Amino acid sequence: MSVGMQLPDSWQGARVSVLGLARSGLALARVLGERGAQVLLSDTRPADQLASEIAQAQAVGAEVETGGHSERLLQADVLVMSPGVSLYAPVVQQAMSAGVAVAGEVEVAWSLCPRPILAVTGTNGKSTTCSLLQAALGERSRLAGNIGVPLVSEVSGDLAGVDFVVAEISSFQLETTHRFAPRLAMLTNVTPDHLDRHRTMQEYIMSKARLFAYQGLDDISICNADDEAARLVGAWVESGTLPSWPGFPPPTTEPRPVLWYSALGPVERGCWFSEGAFWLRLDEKPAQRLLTWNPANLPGPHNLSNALAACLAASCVGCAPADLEAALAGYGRMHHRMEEVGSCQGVLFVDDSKATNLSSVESALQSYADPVVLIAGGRDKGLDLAALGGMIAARCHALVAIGEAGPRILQEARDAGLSRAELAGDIHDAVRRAFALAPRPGVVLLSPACTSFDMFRNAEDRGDKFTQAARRLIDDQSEHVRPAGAVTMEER
Ligand code: UMA
Ligand code: ADP
Repeated sequence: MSVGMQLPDSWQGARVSVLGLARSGLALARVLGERGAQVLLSDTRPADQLASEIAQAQAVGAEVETGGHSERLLQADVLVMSPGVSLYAPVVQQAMSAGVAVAGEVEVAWSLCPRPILAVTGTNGKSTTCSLLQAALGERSRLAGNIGVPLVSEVSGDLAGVDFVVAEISSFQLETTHRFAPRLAMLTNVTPDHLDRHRTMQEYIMSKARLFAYQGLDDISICNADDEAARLVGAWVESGTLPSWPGFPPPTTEPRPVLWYSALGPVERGCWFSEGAFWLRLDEKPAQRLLTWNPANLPGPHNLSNALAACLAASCVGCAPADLEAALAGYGRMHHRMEEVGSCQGVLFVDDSKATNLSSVESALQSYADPVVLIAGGRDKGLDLAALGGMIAARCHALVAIGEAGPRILQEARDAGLSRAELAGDIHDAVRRAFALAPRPGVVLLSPACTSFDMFRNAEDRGDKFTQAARRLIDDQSEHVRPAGAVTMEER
């Protein structure tokens, strides 16, 4: 069985089935509709949950089916998938068997993109690294992809004055690429995540490796020398032994040079941290001192790594050291990534809702000197909860567990020797319990290691609700200790 390899040269009159009626599906319907395609959008959710999306789809001339994927979808020239749809979905497997060309949103975006793409993948650090890279390149670049804006929207917009498109790319998106060959491809790290979708670590690493699969000899490949899986993928690129993906075109087999970055010391070619500074060597010449590292805006060892990655990528496309320094100095911490919400009686509240795997939780726990009360839990995605329990017991003062996986995480942490561990009913309850358990000074950290979909719309919603609960508690506490006679602004 082999996937149809070729997207149409022209979309005019092409029959296109699109799976998933959310951001990517709607963007595909609009962009391909504008190019003359007849688009049928399909979603497994019922129509009553998709009223706004259906209206938007119809407004761009697409037809819609809801409540499941019918066989009608197979009567198409191309089946295009949103990232949230798995390659193992029955309709996709049927399409592949029937010889219908199957592609993902990123492959379509790539075929339409008139500018070089600078792509970043990895389990953690993608958004931070992409944002830093985009900040360094400034007006000359645009940022899109898994960060929340479908790549296909951005590449089909007005790119006058833009030299590069910075693309955050997920393993889901890489499952369905045929030719996608970014001018620059970078892998930050691969640690266990999304194993409910990718089934094994080997398969997950292979998905990430596909970012490099179709690059040419002149393209740039960058890997993190400090991460075991990224070292493995980099070695595949250097030796021309990237693995094949069943049903997709084989990867290029010419050995290609890889640039590396490391927070631990010098690399032969690439960027590294040493003696408080970033160093760069891209050729035979001696290393150049790029900048002095000031971690004020980017705390924790993981952000040092992200900053090195962004500086190396930006340097490869001609960014000057002064622009790198300005980008790092002006960087505002991203929402829901170790975002400080406020403090009360010496307890700092931190929203790290985007930490949805063990290594991102670990990186947050390494970043605080004061004792941490961790709020963790949500929907499990096949991660090693025993390892999570062990890490919590070793590093946290206390645990407040939430959501579907809460009882198991609580048990694992208790089994690993943590006595201060409680279960909370909702996020307000969790914040109150965590505050009561926190030493002064201390940190209440929401870093859940799970997805949010059991209790919230998404990770952003979870972070927002935590922030509201923390702010309410901070306000209530300051009311509580208000000196007699003092008045609030509202009372004046
Ligand atoms: N659906 C089907 N059939 C299926 C599966 C899903 O019809 O078999 C439907 C769902 O009912 C839903 C729609 O597909 O209506 C959702 O599609 P989607 O999940 O692809 O949603 P989009 O809004 O298009 O968001 C996608 C990315 N989502 C995922 O990868 C799950 C967004 O990444 C991305 O920002 C957006 O495209 C723009 O590129 C989110 C994400 O969670 C943030 N990514 C994962 C992560 O970062 O860990 C990889
Ligand atoms: P991604 O886009 O890959 O999900 P983000 O930059 O949005 O990455 O960060 C998501 C979570 O991972 C946050 O909790 C953040 O603190 C943590 N994180 C960021 N960079 C790294 C890294 N290099 N290693 C481990 N954890 C990281």
